[in-house]
Amino acid sequence: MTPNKTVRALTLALSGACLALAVWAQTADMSEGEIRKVDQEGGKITLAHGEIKSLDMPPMTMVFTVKTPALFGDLKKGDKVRFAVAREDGKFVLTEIVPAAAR
Ligand SMILES: [Cu+2]
Repeated sequence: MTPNKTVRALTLALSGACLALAVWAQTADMSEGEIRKVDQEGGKITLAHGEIKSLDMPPMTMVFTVKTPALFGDLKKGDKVRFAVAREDGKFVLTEIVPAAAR
């Protein structure tokens, strides 16, 4: 291999690893739940959720504020979802929520 080719191969391998890491990081913090209520006007979704490790929260049903209206998508009551939540100004905010089957 010429030095040039070695550099190219290394760069390719590195960017592949970065991509894999980014995908992993994105899904690692996702929790699972089922939608109990969608309140688009109020910007809220009620979820029966499983354990949320990032918040050290046990399974329960609770209301979440939805970060941006775009997140509502076609979500409806009864949908199984995967979601990410952050604590902002004392509220629990959904920063990501997608159908459970989606990757
Ligand atoms: Cu909860």
